[in-house]
Amino acid sequence: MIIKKPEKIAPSEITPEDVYLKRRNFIKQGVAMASMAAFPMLLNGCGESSQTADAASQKQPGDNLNSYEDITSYCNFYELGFGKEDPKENADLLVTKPWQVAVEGEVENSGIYSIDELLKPHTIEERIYRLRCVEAWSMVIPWMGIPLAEMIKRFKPTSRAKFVEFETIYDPDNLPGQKSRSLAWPYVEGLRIDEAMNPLTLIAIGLYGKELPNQNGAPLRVVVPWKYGFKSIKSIVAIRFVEQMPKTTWNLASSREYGFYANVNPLVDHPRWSQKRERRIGEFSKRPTLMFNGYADEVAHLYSGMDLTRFF
Ligand SMILES: Nc1nc2c(c(=O)[nH]1)N[C@H]1C(S)=C(S)[C@@H](COP(=O)(O)O)O[C@H]1N2
Ligand SMILES: [Mo]
Repeated sequence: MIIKKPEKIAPSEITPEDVYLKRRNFIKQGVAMASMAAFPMLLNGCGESSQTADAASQKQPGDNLNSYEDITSYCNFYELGFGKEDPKENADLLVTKPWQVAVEGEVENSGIYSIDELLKPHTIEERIYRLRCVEAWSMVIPWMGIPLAEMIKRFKPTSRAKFVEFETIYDPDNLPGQKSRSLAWPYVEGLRIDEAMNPLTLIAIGLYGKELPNQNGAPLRVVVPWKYGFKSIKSIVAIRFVEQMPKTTWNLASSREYGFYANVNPLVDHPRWSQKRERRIGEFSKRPTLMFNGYADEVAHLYSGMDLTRFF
């Protein structure tokens, strides 16, 4: 696990893909990059100067970023179709403007928020995280976003807020997957409040310095890097603070296969396949899967004393 102090990046520096590719020498040395100069302008149309990110990007030695093309072409977003390439093909069917997020439940500042209201007071950070899928493939993605904890603090959860539930847009007229009953729509996910507050957990609004493509969950999605991909819910319209453990889409679909926690764990196999190894998209041979997807130092304490074969 390499965690280094983020480097300050000059405001003049832009971050489209070619710049990232040039910066990859830094990444290879494990030097974390931070801050995104161009992106805030995209969001609010004003040229704010550079910011310093407070969270380090995290990479394993030998981790290379997946290409923008791979990340945006090979997707899981069942609302936009069940094949890996359907979400890109159907991306235009997701209508993201206007967009509002309902904040409900055990919070002082509940209400309906615009994207601007949710993001504007916060510094946009860059985080490089591995996304590991339950079907034994993975990618390394440079996300742009804000720590979920920052957003949650502003909502002021009450002491009864033990869990956070997230809900994806429900729009069966436009979203082809929602015409099928194969999953219980809308897609819902949940985290324990301490998982949601962990500094690794991100609300992503972009990748590779660009606005989040629809197929990757525009305009905002969760990224939980130590959990299997399905916990990273896309295109969120509701964030609900609750006392009881919320239902989650994949647990509803098959509770034997998908638990609430869904922590990446090479020691606990999925009933139908091993979770010991994974194929990095773009690589030929498989690599061993790391405990908590490589983030054990940061998150193992959240589960101390828990039997992870039971709470999978
Ligand atoms: N609303 C919604 N969120 C979702 C999904 C989905 O089908 N619908 N798929 C999940 C799964 S299984 C994975 S692996 C990741 C994939 O994210 P990516 O397409 O940006 O790589 O999104 C997760 N979030
Ligand atoms: Mo997944």
